[in-house]
Parts: sequence; structure tokens; C-alpha cells
Amino acid sequence: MAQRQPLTIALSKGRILKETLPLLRAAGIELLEDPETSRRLVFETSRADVRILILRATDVPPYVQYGAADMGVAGKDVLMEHGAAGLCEPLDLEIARCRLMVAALKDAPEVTGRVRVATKFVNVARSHFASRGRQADVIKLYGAMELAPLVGLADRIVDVVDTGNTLRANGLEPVELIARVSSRLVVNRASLKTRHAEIREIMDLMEAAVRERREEKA
Ligand code: PRT
Ligand code: MG
Repeated sequence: MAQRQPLTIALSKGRILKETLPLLRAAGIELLEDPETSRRLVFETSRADVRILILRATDVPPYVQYGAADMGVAGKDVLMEHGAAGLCEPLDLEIARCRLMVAALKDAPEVTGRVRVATKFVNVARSHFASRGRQADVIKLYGAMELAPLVGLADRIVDVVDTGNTLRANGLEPVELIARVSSRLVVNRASLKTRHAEIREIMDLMEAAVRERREEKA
């Protein structure tokens, strides 16, 4: 039989990566090079049949959706923004926890009429305000959302919050919770059928590692 393509797993660089590597290690998958120091985008692993792509967090869902990666790890925030087409989300990895929140200047007055919202999560923001029956003009930004209310660009921001220190340091406060966020294992729907056994094996080992981690913490 012809050699199959290696199973391809897409990981988010940045804060999710650090917490994902131990879970993969538990599944017997170790990168042969340190992603922190390497400039590579594709990494071979301790398993000849598994390779890893390291991507911008927001690029993981499209790689998995279109099957360029069979599996991936992405934050629920990024998955909510991208939508679920072509993906299934079989496992909560319980890492990189945070909250998607609406925030405003401290003690900001209620907005009557249309509210201006700055965010990189434009789809999440639109559907959140729509579900509350609020008219919102959503402005897409690519970073430093906290600045927008300070300089009058927006009344509200929608962003990911962990400790809340970044909001506080900029005179902002959270005003509404949109969703609790953690990172999820995502799998391409077609791959789940065509490479079921391989994917199932990795998923089961990662699930056991998540459970072990949870029990250690309890
Ligand atoms: O580089 P890029 O613009 O794509 O994203 P990034 O550098 O903001 O984040 P990255 O790539 O390191 O990780 C993004 C993913 O990590 C998100 O999709 C979330 O699922 C998850 N995550 C968990 C977080 C945080 N916690 C978090 N605190 N992503 C971002 N933050 C930001 C937050 O927005 C704030 O600006 O970190 C800052 C510090 O948070 P506080 O509340 O602790 O001050
Ligand atoms: Mg980053």
C-alpha cells in the first residue's frame, strides 16, 4: 500500500501551545525541535506518521475545516468567531481558560440607541448584541482593543479577559459575560471518518491526560 500522508495536527502558537504540548506528549507525540526557538512552520514528531503545524490561533479553524490539517487545537473564542462548518469539537482540553466579555470604561453610562463596539470578534459581537435586541455598529480591530473606548472610537469592546488586569490598567471594567472559553480539540469531519482509528487513539490518550490533570488539580 502507498505510504499515507502523515496525520497533520494544527496548533495555535502563543499561550495555547505551551499547555498543549504536555497533552500531546501524553499521547506519545513529541516535537523533534523546540517550536519556541525554531523558525519552522511544520514539525516532525516522535511518531513518523504524525506532523505538526504551528499557526496563528485564528488560522487553525480554516486549516482543519478544509482538511489541510486533520486535527487542531483552538480557543473556543476563535471557534465561535469562525463558525463550526466542517469541524467537530470532540474534546475540551480545559487549558488556556478565559472569558469572552463585553467591557466598557469604568462607570460608563448605559448607551441608548446604537452602541459602537470595537473587537476582533466581529461575528461574536454582532450575534451577542443582536440576541439582546441591541443595535450595534461593530468595528473590526486587530489588537489593543482596550484603547478604543479611551479615545472615543467605541462605547464597548468585546475581548478575551483572564485576570482582568489589562482592562483595569486601561480604566475599563467587564460589564457582560458572553462565554467561558477554553481550548478545544477540533477534528476535520472527513478525516474523522477516513482516519478514524488513528484519530480515535490520539483523542483517547489526550482525554486521559486531561482527566489526569483535572484529578491532580482537585
Ligand atoms: O497573536 P494574536 O493576536 O492572534 O493573539 P494573542 O497574542 O492575544 O493571543 P495568543 O495567540 O497568545 O492566544 C490566543 C488564545 O489564548 C485565545 O484565542 C484564547 O483562547 C486564549 N487565551 C487565554 C487568551 C487569554 N487567556 C488572554 N488573557 N488570549 C488572550 N488573552 C489576552 C487578553 O485579551 C488581554 O489582552 O491577554 C491579555 C491579558 O489578559 P488579562 O485579563 O489577564 O489581563
Ligand atoms: Mg500572539
